[in-house]
Amino acid sequence: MNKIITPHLFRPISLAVVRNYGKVERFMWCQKEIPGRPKAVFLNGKEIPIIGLGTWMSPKGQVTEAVKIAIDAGYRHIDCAHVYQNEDEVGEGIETKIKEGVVKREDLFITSKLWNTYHRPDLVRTAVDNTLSALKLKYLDLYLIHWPMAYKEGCELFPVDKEGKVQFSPVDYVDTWKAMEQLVADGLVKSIGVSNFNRKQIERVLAVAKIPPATNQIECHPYLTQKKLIDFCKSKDIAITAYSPLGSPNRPWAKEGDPVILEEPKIKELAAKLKKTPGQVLIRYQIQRTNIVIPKSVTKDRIESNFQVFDFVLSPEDIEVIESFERNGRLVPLLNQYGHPHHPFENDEY
Ligand code: NAP
Ligand code: SBI
Repeated sequence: MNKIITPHLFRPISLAVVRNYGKVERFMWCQKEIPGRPKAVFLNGKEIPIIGLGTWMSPKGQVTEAVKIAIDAGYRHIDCAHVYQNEDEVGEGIETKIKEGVVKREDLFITSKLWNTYHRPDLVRTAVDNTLSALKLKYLDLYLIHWPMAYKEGCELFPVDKEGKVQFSPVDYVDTWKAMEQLVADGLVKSIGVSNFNRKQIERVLAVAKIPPATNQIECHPYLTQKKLIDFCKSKDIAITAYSPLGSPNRPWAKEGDPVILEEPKIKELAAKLKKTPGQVLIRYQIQRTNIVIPKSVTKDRIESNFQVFDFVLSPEDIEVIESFERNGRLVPLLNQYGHPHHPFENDEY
């Protein structure tokens, strides 16, 4: 059997073939100047730190401090979005750390996402300008189409009709993609990608793209390992960014009795055996799959410990335990938007 080559053992490489789980992958890892802070490399050559700080539901009053703690702890990648309504406060944290001289702008990797009410091509520039101004930045490292579904344009993030149903817009994400490409040409974003796109939707984008998506940001954790979609994306040199890697225990629609991956006895046992926390095991699992991973926390010790995942290795047997939880268990299904012609999870297997 092929040995797992773990990121912290990789030498700096540019174009390379690496082996992972016994499979040859044309996905590149770099360990650059700082040990324990590896980066992945997109097809366009741009580097992305493989762990980023998630910021969905990070309260305005806590997220500035969370970003500052994260940067002090070694994070260089922050995952943001207009719809999180906290980009101003995230930007304050970034600005402070740059002003303090802890980091330079070019050391950081900042992602944001185009919200569904801005898919119409003529609105894309306004959307990125708003995000850049909130984050107090001149450019983004990565801008994603947040979802393939367009919503009715206007000031409401979730426009609803009298019955409370989300109102859709007919804009096709393929046309949105062309406007995203223009942002690269205009120097406002370094890389572009998609989020929550299924296989067919990616194929439609690739069919028109001058710039292929650098990444597909998708839900991924042991209840939903996404093997087919990940294999497909990687076959097209599209990197995977794993969201909700800890099972999003704080998602607003979580119900009592829902399974909690961080609390699964077998995950806790594995963590105890490895002298790590369940969170570290789940993050490490994504890294060994060569996924980029964006755990969210506003708690100092969790922000710090979630980054301490480069000093241990999960064995094939450990991975087997983790993957025994697969149950097609989607935690972010957007059920209330079924019926949208571009809903990614309604009609296609993956
Ligand atoms: P997650 O990262 O899986 O879980 C975050 C939750 O886990 C928070 O409640 C956090 O609490 C807690 N937590 C963090 N570290 C922990 C640890 N070591 N032990 C125990 N609990 C821990 O969930 P997520 O926020 O859904 O996903 C992460 C990020 O992915 C988001 O923040 C967002 O940036 C992105 N995302 C993107 C999409 C998309 O559509 N593209 C969808 C969902 C998420 P505290 O904060 O209180 O510490
Ligand atoms: C929001 F700001 C509001 C709702 C919501 O539901 C789906 C998941 C999501 C999203 O679209 N991206 C996230 O990070 N969380 C979200 C965000």
